[in-house]
Amino acid sequence: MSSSATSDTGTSSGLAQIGVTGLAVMGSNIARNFARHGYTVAVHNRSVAKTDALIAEHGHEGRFIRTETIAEFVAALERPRRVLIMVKAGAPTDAVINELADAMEPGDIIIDGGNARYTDTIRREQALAERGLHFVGAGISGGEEGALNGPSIMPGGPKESYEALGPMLEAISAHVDGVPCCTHIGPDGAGHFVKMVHNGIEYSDMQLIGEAYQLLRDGLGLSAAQIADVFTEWNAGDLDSFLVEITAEVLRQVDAKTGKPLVDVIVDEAEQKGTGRWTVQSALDLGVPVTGIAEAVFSRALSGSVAQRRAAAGLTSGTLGQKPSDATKFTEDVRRALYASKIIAYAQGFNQIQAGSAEYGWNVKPGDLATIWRGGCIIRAKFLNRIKEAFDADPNLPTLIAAPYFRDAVEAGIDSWRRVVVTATELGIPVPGFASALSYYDALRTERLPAALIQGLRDYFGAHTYARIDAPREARFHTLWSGDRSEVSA
Ligand code: NBP
Repeated sequence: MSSSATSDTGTSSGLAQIGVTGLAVMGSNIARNFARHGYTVAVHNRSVAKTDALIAEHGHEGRFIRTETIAEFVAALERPRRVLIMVKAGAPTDAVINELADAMEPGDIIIDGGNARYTDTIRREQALAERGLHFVGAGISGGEEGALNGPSIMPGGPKESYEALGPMLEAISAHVDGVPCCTHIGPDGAGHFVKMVHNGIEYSDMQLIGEAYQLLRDGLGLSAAQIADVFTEWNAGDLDSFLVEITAEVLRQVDAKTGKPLVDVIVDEAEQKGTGRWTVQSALDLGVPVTGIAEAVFSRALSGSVAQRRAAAGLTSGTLGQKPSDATKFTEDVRRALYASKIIAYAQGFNQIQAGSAEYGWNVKPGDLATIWRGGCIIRAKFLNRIKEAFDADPNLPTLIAAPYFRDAVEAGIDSWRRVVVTATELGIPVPGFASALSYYDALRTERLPAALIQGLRDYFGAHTYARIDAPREARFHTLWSGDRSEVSA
C-alpha cells in the first residue's frame, strides 16, 4: 500500500502533482528537487529498496508519497497525471513507458528525462499519441548535482504538454539572472536532439581543454598544480565556464595513495556513453561538418585503442622543434587558441541544431538554447550570453563566427591559434581539436576550395556532372572524358 512520507500533502486531494519513477542518482535527486520546491512527489522504483532509501534519507525534505507498484504510483497522482521517467536509456525506458501507458488515461503526460536517442523519442511520441497520451522527451543536463540543485532542462513534445508541465520544470531548473534554464524546445524529439548536440559540444569542449593541458604540460613542462593555476586564471576571463573551473580542481587534486597529482595516476583512456557518437552520426546524416565533435569522439576512441597505441609506442617523432622560450607568451597563445577553437565547436553545434530543426520542422530557436545553457548544465559558460545576443540580432545567423563579437574574438586570436598549431606540430604534440577547428575556419573563409577538382574527378570517373561558376547553379554539365573532351549539358 502507498504511504505518505509526511503527514501533510501539497494538494487538497492529497494526491501528488508529479511522479518520478527510476530512483537512481538522477531520479532521486530530481524527486528531491521537486519536493524542495513544495511539490508533492509520488516516488517509484522497480526495486523498492531505492524508494525506501530515498524516503529514509530525504523524506524530511518535502512531501513524498511512497509507492511500490505502478498501479499505486499512478493512483497517487492528480490528473492530468505527470510522470517523469529517469531510468536507463533504451530498452528499460520502453519497458517502463509500456507499463505506465497501460495504467494511465488519455490526457496524462509521460516525460522521459533520460538520455534517449531523439529518434526513439519521435517513435515513442507517435505511439503514445495514438493512445491519447502526451509524451515529452526532455533532455536534462547537469549531472547529479544539477538534478538536485537546478539542472538545465530541454523539453520537447506537444506545446499543450508544456503548458501543464512548464511551470514545474522551470521552477526546479537552474536560474540565471532570474531566467529559468528551461524552455519548450519544439515538438517530438526536439528536446532530446538538442540535448544530444549539447553533449556533443561538451565532448568537444573537454577535448580542447585536454589539448590545452597537454600543450602546457609537454610544451612548457608545467606541473599539474601549475596548470591548475593557469586554468583558474583563465576562468576569470572570456573562458569563464564550469568545465574550465573544474579542470583546475581536478588538476589540483592529489592522490592520497601515492602523493602524486591524481591526473597522473588515472588511466589515459577516455570512455564514451554514446551521445557524442550519436551527435556525429546525426551530423553525417544531416551533412553538417561538426569536425570538432567528431575529433573529440575519435580522440576518445584513439585513447582506448590500446593495441595500436602499444604497437606505435617508440615510433620515431622525426626531428622535433625547440620548446617555446617565452612561457608567458605561449600560455597566452594557448588561451586564445582554446577560445577560438571553442567558438568553432559551438558554431558547428548550433549549425547542426539549425539543420536538425529544418529537417524535422521543429522551429528551434538557437537563442533560447544559449539562454537555457547558461546555468545548470555541464557546458554552462559566460560566453553563452554572447551567443544569445548574436542570435537575437540575427535569428538566421548562418554561422556564429560571422557575428561581430565572435568575428572579433577569432580575429584577436588567429595569430596565436596558428602559432599554437605550428608549435604543437613541431613538438609532436597531438592537437586534433585545435588543428581541425583552425582548418574548418580556414576552409570557410577560403574563396576557392579544392572541391572544384573533386567535382572534376567525380565527373571523370562517374559522370557525376558539375555546376559552372558562369551558369545558374541548377544547370549541370559533363565533359566527354573518354570522347573528344568537349562539354555537354547534362
Ligand atoms: P541509470 O542510468 O544507472 O539507471 C538506473 C535506473 O534504471 C534504476 O532506477 C533502475 O532500477 C532502472 N531500471 C533499469 Br537499469 N532497468 C529497468 C527496467 N527494465 N525497468 C524499470 N527500471 C529499470 O540511472 P541514472 O544515472 O540516475 O540516470 C537516469 C537517466 O538519466 C539515464 O537515462 C541517464 O542517461 C540520464 N542522465 C544521467 C546523467 C548523469 O549524470 N548520471 C545526466 C543526465 C542524464 P533498479 O534500481 O530497480 O535497478
